[in-house]
Amino acid sequence: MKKFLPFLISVLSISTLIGCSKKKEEVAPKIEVVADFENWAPDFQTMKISYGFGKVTRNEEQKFVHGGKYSALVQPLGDKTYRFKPTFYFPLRSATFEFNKSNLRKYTSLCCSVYNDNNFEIPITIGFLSEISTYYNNRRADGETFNLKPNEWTEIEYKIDLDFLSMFFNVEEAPALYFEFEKQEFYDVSFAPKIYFDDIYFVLSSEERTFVETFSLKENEICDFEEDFQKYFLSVKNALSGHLSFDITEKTDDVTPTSGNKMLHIHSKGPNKTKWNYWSHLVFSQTYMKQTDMAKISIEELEHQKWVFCYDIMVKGIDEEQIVPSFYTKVSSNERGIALPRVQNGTWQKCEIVFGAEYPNASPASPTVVIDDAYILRIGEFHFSIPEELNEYDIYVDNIHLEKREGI
Ligand SMILES: [Ca+2]
Repeated sequence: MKKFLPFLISVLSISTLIGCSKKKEEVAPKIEVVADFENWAPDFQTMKISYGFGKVTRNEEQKFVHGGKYSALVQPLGDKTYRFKPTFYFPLRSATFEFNKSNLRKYTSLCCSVYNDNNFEIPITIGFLSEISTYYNNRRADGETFNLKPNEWTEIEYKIDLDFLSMFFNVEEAPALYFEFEKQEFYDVSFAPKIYFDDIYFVLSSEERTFVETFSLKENEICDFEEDFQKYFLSVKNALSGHLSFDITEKTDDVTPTSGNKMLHIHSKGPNKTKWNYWSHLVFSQTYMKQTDMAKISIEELEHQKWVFCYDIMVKGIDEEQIVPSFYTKVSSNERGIALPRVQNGTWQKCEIVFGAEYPNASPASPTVVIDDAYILRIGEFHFSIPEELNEYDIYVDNIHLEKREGI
């Protein structure tokens, strides 16, 4: 029996809705519908797709409808020219449609029914955006991946882990729910896989849930790479040729961390076939940087204390390399990169950046650069900017921290 979920009544209790509740006879959980696709607005109208996504249409073929009369037919493509995977999302708050589903403490899980009308498995990742910045460049917390089996319905239950999600955004104000596909091997919608979505809803908790803040750093630590959660805030922003990858590693045969047991390892795969001067970036997210002690430095302290940003770095497999520490403000295009001495092969080098002091500028815009209060009080991302080379080589980083010294 199929049930129609009227979108105007967002909180329902439906005994026949199969999804998170395994047995029909049990008391059904209370739910809050995100989208059931019965109406154009708000379901299809608020659904946003990434650039080069493919196509979304309303389906009325009953075989592919889970509840009511309609579902959403989603056809992701593989856009070669764009680095993001095909993604769609639903904002969890809308003034126009007067809904607010952004307090995740009210929910235990997110459920949906998905039909994979193809002869192959399709993985899909579900999670939350930590920020809706632009249409294309969304920031996200790592989601959970589900495999959609061929030619059948998959009932998905994504459990909402508040401890984890609270590291990325305020869980009482989650901006949006996303669904992400891998890039498909199809570049024309007429060949794209067909996947049907229906009955996307939150399961309500009987009371607002509590959570534990798991994000904690040592005093003056920027990143020592010892804590598991730190990897979630690192990413690579590759130039078009995509030469960088990273992991957090324990000591290797010939490299030992300078602090604790773990360090950052960046691999530059080379060779550069393009012969263009490409720079890629290892990025520490703004969300992360705002939770370090760097974000707690006040103007008074900057005037009376010498604050130093320190880290240890090594390259292996290349004679020397220019690796540029770059500070950003909240406006991510606003960057200051410092041309520190080149990093030499095979030995740890301690790098120091004194806030407020002049350094050679890595960009030709002006000869010198200063990391001043504008960059400390309006803290944004921190990057290691790394040029693409003909060689394959490795970079190791450890013990990024602040030191407070007497005198200016
Ligand atoms: Ca370490």
